[in-house]
Amino acid sequence: MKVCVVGLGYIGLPTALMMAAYDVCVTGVDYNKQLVSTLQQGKTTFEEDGLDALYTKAREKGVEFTTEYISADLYIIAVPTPYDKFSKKIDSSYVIGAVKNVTQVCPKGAVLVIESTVSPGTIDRYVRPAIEECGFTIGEDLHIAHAPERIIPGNMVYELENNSRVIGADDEEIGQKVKTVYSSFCKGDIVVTDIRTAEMSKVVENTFRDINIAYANELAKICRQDNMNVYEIIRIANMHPRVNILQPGPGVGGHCISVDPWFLVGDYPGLTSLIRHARLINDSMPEFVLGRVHDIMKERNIDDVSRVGLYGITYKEDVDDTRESPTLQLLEKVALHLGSPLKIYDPMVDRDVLPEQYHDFDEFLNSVDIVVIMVAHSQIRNSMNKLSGKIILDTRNICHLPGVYKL
Ligand code: SAJ
Repeated sequence: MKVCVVGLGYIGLPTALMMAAYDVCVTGVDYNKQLVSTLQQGKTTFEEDGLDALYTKAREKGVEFTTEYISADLYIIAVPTPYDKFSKKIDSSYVIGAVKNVTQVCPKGAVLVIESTVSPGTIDRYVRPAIEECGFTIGEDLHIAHAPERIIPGNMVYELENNSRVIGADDEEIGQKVKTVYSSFCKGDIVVTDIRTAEMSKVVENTFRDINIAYANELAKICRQDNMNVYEIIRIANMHPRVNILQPGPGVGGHCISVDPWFLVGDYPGLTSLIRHARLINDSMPEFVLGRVHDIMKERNIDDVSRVGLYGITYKEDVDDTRESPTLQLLEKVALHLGSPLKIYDPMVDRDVLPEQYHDFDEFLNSVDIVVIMVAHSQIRNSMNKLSGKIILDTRNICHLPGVYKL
């Protein structure tokens, strides 16, 4: 069985490496020449726990990387599905493009597995017609399946091996065939179902998490009004055997949880008031943080915004992904309200993504009076002593120095 993984980003790369490490014959394809050349030279392309070791194993087992689509028995499509911030619709053009490219090279009877997260109904509405447009009969010339990825950045390698999976397919035989391939490395349960159910279950999982975080964020706002300790209240509530509230924070970022619930809102506007409000609550958090900064500046008689520094640009701790991050969301608001960029530092982000961005922690600290902890990277958890003497707004509840402000 020859497998071709299309798209070597956050999902495709670990998937290709994992399969290869478990003796599946894998070729990874990406149209980005530089990315492929980096991988061919023996380097991984993003930071993730355990990824380098997995890469070494996969190389020993002969994984290959190329920019050319190849003939294979099974294709795994893991290309991005960007979404439009204003219309809240996903752009399936990368998926469609990849599918069309596969039809140029695949042998008759190959299986095409979409791993990219898509809004429910995308495969019927866009992928099937695209394949048919290429003159293929689905179920004869080419089979399709959907195995949405479920791994969490920060723990991807472990979750890839241990999470359960869902595989949606048009018929049981193809579902079982795909399951056999995924069973090569996946120790979790693998459920075979239809494609629409697989699409929906993925989006429902992320929506569940978004709603739970929104609840925590709403509690944080209630507790702020009457000066109650939201963290202590959640800790106690969670001691109940059937309560498991997540943690409040400066907002919800990343390309998944802050995006997927909108698919449901977009398709079922009259039926999704809970989901929509949860999204709006989470989206309101960066502005809430800004309000806290404003209040603290007033209380401390500081009126120079350039003395405020944001620690963390990524959407969460110990990853280098900045997509939809609460910090970037906050900066959009700052541009609206204050017109002056705050100072920024993130140890995980070497590249320059923002003006006023520092690359040295000490220099950053020396240039500010107020530090707003936006991301709980290990780096700051392990150097809390450096923050003494600063005014701190800790949106992640990781700093326990005296006088620290919380959400
Ligand atoms: N966050 C909070 N409070 C919490 C937990 C998270 O504010 O208690 C924030 C994070 O800081 C971050 C955002 O939510 O900004 C999302 O982070 P996350 O760690 O909850 O999730 P992701 O986006 O990294 O990964 C999610 C996962 N989905 C679920 O747990 C249901 C992962 O399994 C999916 O594979 C991934 O989305 C995806 O690609 O869909």
